Amino acid sequence: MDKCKQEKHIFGKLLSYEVEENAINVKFEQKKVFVKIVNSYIINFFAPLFREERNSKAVEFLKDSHYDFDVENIENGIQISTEKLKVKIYDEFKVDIYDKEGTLLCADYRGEKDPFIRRTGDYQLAEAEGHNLNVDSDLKVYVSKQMEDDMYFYGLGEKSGHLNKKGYHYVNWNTDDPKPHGETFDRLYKSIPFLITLNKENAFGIFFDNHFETHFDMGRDNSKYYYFAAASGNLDYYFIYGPSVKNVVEGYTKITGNMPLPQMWTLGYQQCRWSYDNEERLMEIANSFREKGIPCDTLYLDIDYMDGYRVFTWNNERFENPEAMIKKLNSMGFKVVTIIDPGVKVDKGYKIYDEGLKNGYFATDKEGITYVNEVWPGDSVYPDFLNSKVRKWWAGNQKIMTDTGVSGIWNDMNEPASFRGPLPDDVMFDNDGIPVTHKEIHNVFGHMMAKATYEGLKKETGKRPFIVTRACYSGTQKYSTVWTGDNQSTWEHLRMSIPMLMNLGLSGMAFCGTDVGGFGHDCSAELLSRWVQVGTFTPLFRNHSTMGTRDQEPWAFDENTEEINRKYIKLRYKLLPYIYDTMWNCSKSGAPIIRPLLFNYQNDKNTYEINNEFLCGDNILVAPVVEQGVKGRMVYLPEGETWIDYWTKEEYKGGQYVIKETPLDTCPIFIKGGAVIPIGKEQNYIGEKQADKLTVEVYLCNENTETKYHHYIDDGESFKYQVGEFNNYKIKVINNEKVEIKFKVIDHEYDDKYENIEFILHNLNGKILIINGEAVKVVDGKAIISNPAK
Ligand code: MIG
Repeated sequence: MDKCKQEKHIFGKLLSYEVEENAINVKFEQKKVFVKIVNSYIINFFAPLFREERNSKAVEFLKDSHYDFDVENIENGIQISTEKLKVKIYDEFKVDIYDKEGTLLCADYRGEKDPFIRRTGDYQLAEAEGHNLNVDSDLKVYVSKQMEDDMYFYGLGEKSGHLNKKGYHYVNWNTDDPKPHGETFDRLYKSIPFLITLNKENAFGIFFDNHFETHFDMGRDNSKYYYFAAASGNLDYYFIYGPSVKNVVEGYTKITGNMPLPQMWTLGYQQCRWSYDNEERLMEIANSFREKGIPCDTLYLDIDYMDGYRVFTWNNERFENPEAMIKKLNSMGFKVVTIIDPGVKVDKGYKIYDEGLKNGYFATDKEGITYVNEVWPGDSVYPDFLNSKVRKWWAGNQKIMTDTGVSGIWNDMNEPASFRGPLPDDVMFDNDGIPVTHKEIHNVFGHMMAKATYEGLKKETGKRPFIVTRACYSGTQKYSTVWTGDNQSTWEHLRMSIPMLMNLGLSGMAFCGTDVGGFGHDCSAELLSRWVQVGTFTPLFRNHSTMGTRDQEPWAFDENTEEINRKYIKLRYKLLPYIYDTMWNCSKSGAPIIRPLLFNYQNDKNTYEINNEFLCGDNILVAPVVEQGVKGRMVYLPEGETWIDYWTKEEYKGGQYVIKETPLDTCPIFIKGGAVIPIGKEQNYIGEKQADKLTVEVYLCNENTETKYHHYIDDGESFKYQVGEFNNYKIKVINNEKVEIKFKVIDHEYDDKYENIEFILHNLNGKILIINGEAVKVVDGKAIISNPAK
């Protein structure tokens, strides 16, 4: 049963073209389209099938600049050439893209849609019984591309299943479904219509900027083609050439924006629970962390802190004096993050409701009457985040929280969720004067909410806002971090979280994490230990669990589990300077923190489908255990490097599988030979101790290596880095018969307290050490120089 209504002959014959600054307007018999040269390797294809203007919520800050290109007539079509690409356009707006040498990269599929056989029987009856028959809904916009045998597909944000999406079909329609997310789930909370294709070592991306319901089919329909499609809207997509996946991701984040540098404390360990619902319990949790010497920076308050789930209020029976309590927590080194849902309780006399109603700030039905559904507070209304006045109002409301001392905001339920059935398609929003339907904006509701929250926090605190959102769209990385919603305390979900986080990272959402330990269901001691080992390297490192499940704090099981959790959370704090450097790089180039091995080793085909290992930045490879009872595992080490076991310092040549023993306290970690890892002091929370020196671990190996590393530091909270208040130290390591380190100060506008630079040299093997041209003595594997910047 194929209901995909691909309209044929939408465009007709190609008639003529006209060049206009950065764009080529192409006239077809039936339609006009626009091909925009974003730069030499990014091309935008736009056909106004739904409305004349673009209505992008993802692309906000992309500047038009001019890149040289040529257009000429070719047989049956036209050819556009940039410095890197040749784009051929034919009748019916068929597009083929070549690299400049003429190698075909991406071709439109010309054959008929030809789904694999699917025998549905009485499908209406089956559907009535609740079976998902995987039948495409009515898809008005549809583009299919030719599929090659050894194509691999990545990206698409938060999706179930494996790293490579070949053979699967996914839907973007932000959905809150609390049932255990299995591989059969084709949609979750987030919509990121961005697909990376890797074919014969060449990668390119397609960003289909359409926030109606969209579908991506990577050969589930038929192995001859893959397609992307939408329920409605314009055809608006970007082709982003690599040839490396790295370049594709950089191009995608150039279009949709980069993850900004976060505040340093957001990278610490975070503890959450539905709910720490009174002051006594929250203080007990805080004290336990400090008593037990388990580092922690952030505590969360879930919905029960509110007065009857009214957003921007406090329940003063449970929290008598929130301001004083938060002050106390701050003095102990904790930040407090509170949840804010979009649903506003229908309740006369409640300020937020009254204000919103008076000003027409809530979504309406098509008659203009405020639309009501149900969420936690009971009958609730939905702020119209598409309206800039509403965003401003919502941003202003953040002050209520920040005045109480809250440091960050957690945006939940913003798919948006609703307890009395889904919002009808025709619930109306006001996109600054253009009425838009829920059907059109559903997938950007959470995105616009996060944007409003970001603007509010930025204005109120002057610091880098910290927001965690559940629903998002392409480009949300500019405003918020994400977590992957309601997972379960199951090994299956720990296993699946790794490809999910890697694909989120490839999709611009680099600051991401899962509920460590799992949300639904009871966690076991062993599962928590393994999950914390993964969380140690996950950008957002937050333990969370639902109401009614057993305690899940790092000490909630036995002493052995507590010890393992402490060991890894401490490791996280030790690696913070390295993780912050990785964040800094990400904020410039989009390179994710957690990333698949292929991101760095695209020449090594063995890396293309590794689901159970990941890189954390450029220098650390993690091969966690994601199955119960496993006491040893195989680890693939990418070609072209020597890899050093973090625990034993043993060296391994890349390009092979090795077997590592994995007792419960051991997560296999490997450092790239020659690599530099800056490390931090042991502390209970970020900022407890000021580092008076920079400590850098150097992982030497038998192989000759030459490596470069940049260490970045700033105040870790303000925007002053944007006007140059940061330091950038360059460390070059040349390892042959001797070891030579060149330590250079590139930028130094921030007053760090690094008096000295200390090098910890692993596997030096008695070689002579030279730093900045002078022989330096190594005592107990350590060498110290004074900071040349001082
Ligand atoms: O309907 O706020 O995913 O993290 O603890 C459940 C209560 C609402 C869902 C979130 C979860 C949170 C919970 N929320």
